[in-house]
Amino acid sequence: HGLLKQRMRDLVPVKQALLRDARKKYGSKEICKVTVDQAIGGMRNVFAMFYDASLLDAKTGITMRDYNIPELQEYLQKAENGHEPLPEALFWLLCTGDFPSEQEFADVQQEWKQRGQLDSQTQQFILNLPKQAHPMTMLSQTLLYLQKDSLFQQGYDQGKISKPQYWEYFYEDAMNLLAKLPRVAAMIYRHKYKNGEIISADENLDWAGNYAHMLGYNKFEVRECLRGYLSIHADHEGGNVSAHTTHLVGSALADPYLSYSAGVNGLAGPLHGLANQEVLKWLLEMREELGDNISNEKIQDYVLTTIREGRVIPGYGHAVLRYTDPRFIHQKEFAARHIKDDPLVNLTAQCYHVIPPVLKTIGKIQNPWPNVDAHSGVLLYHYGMREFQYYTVVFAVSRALGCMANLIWSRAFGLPIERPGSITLKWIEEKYGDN
Ligand code: CMX
Repeated sequence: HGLLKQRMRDLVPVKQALLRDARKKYGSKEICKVTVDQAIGGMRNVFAMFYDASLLDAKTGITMRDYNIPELQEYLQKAENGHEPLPEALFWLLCTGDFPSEQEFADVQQEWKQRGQLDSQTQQFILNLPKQAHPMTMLSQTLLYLQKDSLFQQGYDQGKISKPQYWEYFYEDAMNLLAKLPRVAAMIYRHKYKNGEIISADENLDWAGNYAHMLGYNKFEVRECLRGYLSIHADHEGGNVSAHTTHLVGSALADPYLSYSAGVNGLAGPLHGLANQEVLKWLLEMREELGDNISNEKIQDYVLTTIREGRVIPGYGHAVLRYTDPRFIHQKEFAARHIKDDPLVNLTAQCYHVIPPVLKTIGKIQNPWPNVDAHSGVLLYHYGMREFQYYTVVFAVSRALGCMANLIWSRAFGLPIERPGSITLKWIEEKYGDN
């Protein structure tokens, strides 16, 4: 067994006891009230999920195991001469709450290398997927294909595993899924966009660096870009569509492949992860219509026209955040360090100044500030990845880290099947009609 599993074995009973204790002491405390408005309005500010690895603050943004994005960047392991955090280290942190030692970090890296091979049937499956399918659909389909390898599902089917062992089987599946994911995702890219010319893994590279390599982007800067990208998108507490879906489906004891395939389907929605693809489309359309060197006034008009047409400004707004997303800032700073005078990067910076004041004039928009998707695609575009339909797949490779860490803990905590109540219009009228 790897060091991470050993550490989890030590931690699981300790944290189980802490949760039992918290439940005994605080189980009857009220977290919040739920209004009819909230039930109809997408459950905003209804705190009804237990999701331990990360927490989102409306003002200051995400913390993963209590560390914000700049702290993660500072404390997590980096590549040689690199500045960006490495996802292997982040996964250790998400699972254990501690920063890994060099040895622990190297052990996760090694395990993912060992578990990451794709057999020839899997490769063939990907190369046979219809090219006109969206790459997110291809990713979800490949996860479902791999589901036959689920050790949890096999063990459960044979009646071999009891409840206290669930998490260990989820752990094995999660580690295999994460190890394979960059290879699957890169192969989808090469199949759809590069005539199926597959690039083999470079075993000397880290998880994210290798992903860049297999995609066909070999500059150190691109590897750095992906290291940061895959770290900052990993977790965004439990209520967002991809994390919540994975958690919900997993609560029915659907194995990690089934659960994450479902999460990926949610991430593929334009109001969620697909927004990074939409941002690029929107920026390019604006440049096509208005040319280079667009004035602030022209951008303002373009924003208002987009909204008048009943469309949203992709990359702006958020269901929880009320200020600029720190992940956006992280990417903006990355661009400032590495990229000089790229027209789209400059346009993104200009939009950051121009768009929020315009959105503020539209009363109903709760958050006029940019989210992570306003910047991420622009970086990939700069480095030559022009196929913006693919961008959400990169997001999905990252989000798997958070979803898998939480899924393992959900089983370790023995959380039950999720089953909130729902109400009907008649129910509302009957209950409150006379008041
Ligand atoms: N452009 C135009 N209108 C917007 C808007 C935007 N960027 N953000 C919010 N609004 C509108 C909403 O569509 C809603 O309009 P209606 O009442 O007519 O339906 C109104 O303002 C109120 O919405 P809200 O309470 O501010 O925001 P929600 O919590 O309902 O939605 C989000 C949040 C992210 C879906 C929304 O801001 C949006 O559509 N943004 C653009 C898409 C995007 O960037 N998504 C990525 C989010 C991050 C991620 O998950 O990856």
